[in-house]
Amino acid sequence: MGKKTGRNKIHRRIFKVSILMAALLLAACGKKEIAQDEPGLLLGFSQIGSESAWRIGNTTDIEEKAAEYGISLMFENANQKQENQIAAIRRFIAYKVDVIAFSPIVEDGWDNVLMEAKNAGIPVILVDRDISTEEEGLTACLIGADFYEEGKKAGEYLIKKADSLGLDEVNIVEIAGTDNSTPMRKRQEGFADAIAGDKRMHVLESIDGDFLKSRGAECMRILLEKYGDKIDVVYSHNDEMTLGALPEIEEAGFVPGKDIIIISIDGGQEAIDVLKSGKINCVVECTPKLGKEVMETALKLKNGERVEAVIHPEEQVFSDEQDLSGLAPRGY
Ligand code: GZL
Repeated sequence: MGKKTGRNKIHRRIFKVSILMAALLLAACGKKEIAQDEPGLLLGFSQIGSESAWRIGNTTDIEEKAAEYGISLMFENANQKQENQIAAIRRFIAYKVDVIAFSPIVEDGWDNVLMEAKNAGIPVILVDRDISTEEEGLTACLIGADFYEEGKKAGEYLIKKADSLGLDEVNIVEIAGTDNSTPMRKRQEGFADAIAGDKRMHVLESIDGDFLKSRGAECMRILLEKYGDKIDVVYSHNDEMTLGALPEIEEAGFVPGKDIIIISIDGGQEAIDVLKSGKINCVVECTPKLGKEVMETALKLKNGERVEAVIHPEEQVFSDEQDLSGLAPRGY
């Protein structure tokens, strides 16, 4: 890392106090001891916003794991604006953090600011979502879900469901996530590839719901006005949009989960409860709990150790084919 400035003397004193408190806390609950002489790590984290239960769960996990690992966190919420993320990353560079981590709201437009981080000798971890760039070496690691697999699992569930219902034609509408975001692109691609060989499957239309509950409701209203009872399936890229869509389906006189098959992604508690009630048929898990891997990777980068280029968490599928009565609380 570059030569530390005077700012760090104050930072280190604060850091030592927080380390001592964290060590006492961890010692009390028998968790990993933190070596008190271990030089502190200052992590700058730029979060997209608070658009969904998933995002809020991700933030909570990042904050909890930073405390657990004794890492000082400079956390900035971009409120869904890329320009706020870019400004935050510039502040982290000016502050000479040891490592930068961020969840890019969209894939394009990061080259300049990440080149500034690279020139400042600050490694960058991508969390949750990816970037699109021609440049080499702008980031050290991507920690996040395999969104293509999530989409594929959604498509595979639908094929099995269509078989069990004896459907010979399946008309699908898609409520997609934020345009040009990794989860939106890959969930769409994985789903399309999974159903491509099945002649019964027809995607009538895909509308951008921006991962927002309010937009999910708007999209559903538009799709119901346009296609009405032609709709057999709603494939929604996240629970927020699904939860926004359900009242619109009921308002239009249809029973979600029965008249229209509902497939969602994230797996937050609210959506799982609705799945258990029968109004959603399938929820593909997308875990927001990435904090442990982020902190361990940040520590490795600070110590000059090699890190994996991509770390995907394990994820499962919850559906109306399973007994979910014993499912543990989701925590987001
Ligand atoms: C997925 C994450 C998505 C969630 C949405 O990892 O990027 O963003 O699926 C969230 O709920 O808004």
